[in-house]
Amino acid sequence: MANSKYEYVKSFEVEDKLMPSTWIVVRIDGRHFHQFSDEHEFEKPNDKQALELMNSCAEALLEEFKDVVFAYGVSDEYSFLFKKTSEFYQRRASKIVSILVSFFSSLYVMKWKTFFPLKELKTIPCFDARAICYPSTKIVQDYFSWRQVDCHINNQYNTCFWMLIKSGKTKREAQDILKGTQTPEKNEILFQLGINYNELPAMFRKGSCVFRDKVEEIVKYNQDGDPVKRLRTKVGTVHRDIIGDTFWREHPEILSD
Ligand code: DGT
Ligand code: MG
Ligand code: MG
Ligand code: MG
Ligand code: MG
Repeated sequence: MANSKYEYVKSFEVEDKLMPSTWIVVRIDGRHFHQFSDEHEFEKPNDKQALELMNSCAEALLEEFKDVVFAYGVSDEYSFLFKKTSEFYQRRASKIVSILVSFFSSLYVMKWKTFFPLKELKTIPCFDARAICYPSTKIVQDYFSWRQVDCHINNQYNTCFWMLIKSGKTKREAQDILKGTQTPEKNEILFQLGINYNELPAMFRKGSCVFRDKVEEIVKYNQDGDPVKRLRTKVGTVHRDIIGDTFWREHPEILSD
């Protein structure tokens, strides 16, 4: 393109490259989802369909962007991990953040009907996003532990809260009962209300992990009718503990350089 006298405006653009050789996490979070979940009558405290819609969007995102090696989601948020060596958009923060969040938002709208065939999408789902660089795998693991601990604390509180409401307490009474309680007391409250916390769906208690894994797939059947299997890499979702080392040791490819 020919230079014009207006070219100089380009010099106002600031460089926003993320630090090289660091893990990049992009966390997106639903804007005003307190309101959004009320407007769409999400089940409280956890709406299975709403969470599965988020997971499906995250899976599609990993299918599209090969540099994203892992994702963790809970409530209205998802964190996406880029490998250390990624040169995605030359590591330009604004490009990476805006592409991921707009891709995710569009998916959320496109997939809505699949997960809520009987519910109209009434308002515009919108997500904020940020990128953070982490210099070591230890800190990356701590980052995901932080999100999963948050998931646990919020879910335990919210489950107690909504069970107390369902048992006839007012919001105020439920808040007062839960004030200052620790995990054992909350478990006791749930037990009194007939709920074993550990038997709640793992997706609610642990959140969702999305990553590529080797799975055996039947590709065809031979003449004798026996299945012919092959190992394929597929994006999938599991609900596992990621605070301990076990998960990461079982999937060393995620945090390898
Ligand atoms: P923000 O992020 O500052 O724009 O504000 P919010 O309202 O999105 O707040 P945030 O992100 O701290 O909390 C997530 C909200 O979304 C929280 O009020 C509960 C709601 N939410 C998320 N997942 C579910 C669900 O499965 N069921 C229901 N009923 N609500 C949910
Ligand atoms: Mg927020
Ligand atoms: Mg939010
Ligand atoms: Mg949130
Ligand atoms: Mg363009």
